[in-house]
Amino acid sequence: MLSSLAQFLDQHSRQLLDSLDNEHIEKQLDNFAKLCKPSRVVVLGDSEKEIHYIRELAKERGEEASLELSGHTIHFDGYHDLARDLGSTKVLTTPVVKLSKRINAIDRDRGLSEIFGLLDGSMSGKDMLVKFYCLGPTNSKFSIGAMQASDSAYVLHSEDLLYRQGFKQFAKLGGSKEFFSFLHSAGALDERKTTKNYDKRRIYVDVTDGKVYSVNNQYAGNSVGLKKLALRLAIYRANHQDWLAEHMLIAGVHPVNKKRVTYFVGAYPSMCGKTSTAMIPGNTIVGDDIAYLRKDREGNCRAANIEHGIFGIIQDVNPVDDPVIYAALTTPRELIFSNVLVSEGYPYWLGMGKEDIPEKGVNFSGDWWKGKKDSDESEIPLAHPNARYTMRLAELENVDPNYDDRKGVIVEGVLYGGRDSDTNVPVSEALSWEHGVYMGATLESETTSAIIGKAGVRRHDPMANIDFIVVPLGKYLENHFEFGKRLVRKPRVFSTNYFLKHDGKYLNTKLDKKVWILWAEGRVHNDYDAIRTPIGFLPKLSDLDYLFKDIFQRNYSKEDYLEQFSVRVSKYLEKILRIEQYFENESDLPEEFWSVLKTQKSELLELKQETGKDTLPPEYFT
Ligand code: SPV
Ligand code: MN
Repeated sequence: MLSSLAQFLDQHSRQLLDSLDNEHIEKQLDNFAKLCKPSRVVVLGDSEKEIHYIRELAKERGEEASLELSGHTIHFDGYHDLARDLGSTKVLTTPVVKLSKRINAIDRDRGLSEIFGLLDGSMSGKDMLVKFYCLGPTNSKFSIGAMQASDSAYVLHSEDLLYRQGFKQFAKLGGSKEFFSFLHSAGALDERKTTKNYDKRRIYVDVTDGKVYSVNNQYAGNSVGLKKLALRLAIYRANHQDWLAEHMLIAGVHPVNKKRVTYFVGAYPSMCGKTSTAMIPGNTIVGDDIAYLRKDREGNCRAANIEHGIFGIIQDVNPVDDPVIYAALTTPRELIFSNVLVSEGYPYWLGMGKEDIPEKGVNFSGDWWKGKKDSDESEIPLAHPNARYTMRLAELENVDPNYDDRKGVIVEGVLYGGRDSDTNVPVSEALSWEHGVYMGATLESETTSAIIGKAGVRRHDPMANIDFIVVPLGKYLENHFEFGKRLVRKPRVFSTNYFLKHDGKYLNTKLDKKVWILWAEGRVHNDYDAIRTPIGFLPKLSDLDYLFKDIFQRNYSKEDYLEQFSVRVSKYLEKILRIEQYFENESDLPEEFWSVLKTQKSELLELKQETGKDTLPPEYFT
């Protein structure tokens, strides 16, 4: 044991580190302690007692407060720290690191010196808490060990809810340095226990060293290392090996009256229906945010949820649209609410479907009353649109029985969906794996409040992963094409769009997605024929009508079908122009990508010339 580290440790911490017998861990912690200068370094194992210690510590320090229902707590992030901060998140580069052009990067030496400056002494008077987790099921091909050091009990409490305990996994490392590590400090706190120096917020990702440093923030997307910070490290690793690290849900889809389950993964930018797709009534959930995908020995695509909890958006969770989550949020269990309104010990949020919401309470802005304005004279809503809940997946009644399977589940379908008001149909199937990768790569979405910045702007978001792709886009897409080529049983790929509008009004209800997903499930098993068009295979009216009747006991009219499923040829051509512009400056895009684009473009142009029409009904293609 390094004597400089030993002086920070109590006997239990020391015993734990001794039992890991890993010089890399000790060296890193020694460096972290020298840098952050905490009073103590408290190392924690996997036991219930240690989990309980963190849970209580978060309350004792005022980072969380108990609510009325047993196990419920409230945590507030700072007023300026309520979403993922891409501007302050940078990848450290050296001449050997090649990145996607759109990734915010900084020279490694410069970045390290800047962030070390900010971390210097950041924990004085506080404890550095250290825990070991496992990304993915333990003892599995998917497992990656992750060490978190933080001065925030909220961060560790969140990780205890969201990730699998990994001390035993680390014990098996046998001294290797094949693990990720995360150092976080919330920095100086104000009287609300929120970060004072949020303007000095930094999140620096050292992809070659498998480490992330994060300082002066608390919002989980910035502070909880195992979430999006680890996703960046995993993407770097996966793209230098032969697997995929994706921003994807995993769900078991159960068709009505049939005894089978078909597993789907799905990529959706934040607030585009991802959790609600994973939570469709009747289906089972394996994961709602991050999946690792690997080929198994038989050539199947396998997916594992690297988390075992949900950090979900609470806005619009109500008994009608999300009955399962709503039930979980309103009954006693271990659960952290963040950035909601609290009044008399109960949480309130936007779109919760309640008539009698209090007109005052405490929210992300401090004391709140109806009509309260911010410094720009805009009214402050009762809860933040990116307010969240954090809980274990196993708490949900619809958790999939295989959610913890070390082999993962066999994936038969892939979904890609954005927020698109005027172009894409509600559901279509890719013409091939290559076309599927193209569908994912050309995902566009109108921005939401999950990211700091303006909402409602159309943004390209390949595989809903653009914020995290820390390799060149060409390499990332190549990895997808190659992954599919190696599979013996390739999943079918689908694109969905829940947000199509006409005259400003949504064309579908939130529940309709169940039909689109069950149609996709049926396609996997060749239950339905489909109509081939340049944009993909479209459903037939008769099959959708059958599904709407079967699921919702209502008809699906021809009028609705034509409005929703006609191919918007001109709009697609506009989209292709945007795609060409977006990708033209990316070097080394795989040939397969351009080949799909060229084929689609020439087919659409031909149709337009032939018919002179902007939009063509599905029947035109039969
Ligand atoms: C998302 O917004 O996609 C999330 C939450 O899953 S965050 O951790 O902020 O990325
Ligand atoms: Mn996410």
